[in-house]
Amino acid sequence: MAFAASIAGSDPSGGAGLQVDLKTMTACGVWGMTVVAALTAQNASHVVDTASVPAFFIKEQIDALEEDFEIGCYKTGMLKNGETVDAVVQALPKGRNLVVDPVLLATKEYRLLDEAGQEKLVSDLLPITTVVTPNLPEAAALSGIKITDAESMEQAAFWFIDNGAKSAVVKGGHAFFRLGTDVYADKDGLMLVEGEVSPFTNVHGSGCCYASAIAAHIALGYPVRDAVCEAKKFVSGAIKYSWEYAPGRRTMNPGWQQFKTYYKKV
Ligand code: PXL
Repeated sequence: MAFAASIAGSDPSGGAGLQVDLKTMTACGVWGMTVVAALTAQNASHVVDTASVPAFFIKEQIDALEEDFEIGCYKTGMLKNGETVDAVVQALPKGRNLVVDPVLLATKEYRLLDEAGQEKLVSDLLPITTVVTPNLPEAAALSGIKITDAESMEQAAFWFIDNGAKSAVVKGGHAFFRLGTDVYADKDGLMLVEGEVSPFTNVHGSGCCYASAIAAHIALGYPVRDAVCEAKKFVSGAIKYSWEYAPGRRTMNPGWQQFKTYYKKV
């Protein structure tokens, strides 16, 4: 059995966060685990509120898992604040594979990581990161690079490597150039990760699903570049078979290989 663990926020609607991470890990064939690092109250249309989990309790959850399981890869998502980032950095044993989805905002409007958390993510989390998976707004906010074309997107990917991450996937889902193509970078150079261009934009939970699928494939023993390519195929399917769970709002279908009934062509 391969094990992957998500350290992230709860989304009661099941569309993003820990819930979609667990569905994704299961669909990718690993035993998924969850460390509850933050809470949200939300439904299919909006985030109502968020709350933090005490730092000591985040550490206790990770320590408990470490006592019993050989975790092939961890993944982080919503971390809410600086104390939470500190707790994760302190609790993770050295040398573990770690996929960091640097979640900053929920669908442009609601902040899911405070300023201190954002700074600590760069200074303390990136140096222990195997793969970081920012979308374009996140890459721009964290690096300070204005991303306007393919070249600045590639520069942003290397900024994450210069700041300690072993590899980076800057996602092209928000791009107005080379739409749908992600830029992967590591010390050996660049790789373009092409996907099907989807008619759907802003599908709730797509970033969580992609990062969890990468973590699952790393836990299964895939080399990182191959894990990213496999995860891209998985997330493209989950977007293609996403479903409209509120008017104008779509969410991921990580069960797309079994359940294709939700597909509604726009
Ligand atoms: O998609 C980013 C995200 C991550 N984690 C949680 C969320 C969201 C977006 O709403 O609610 C818990």
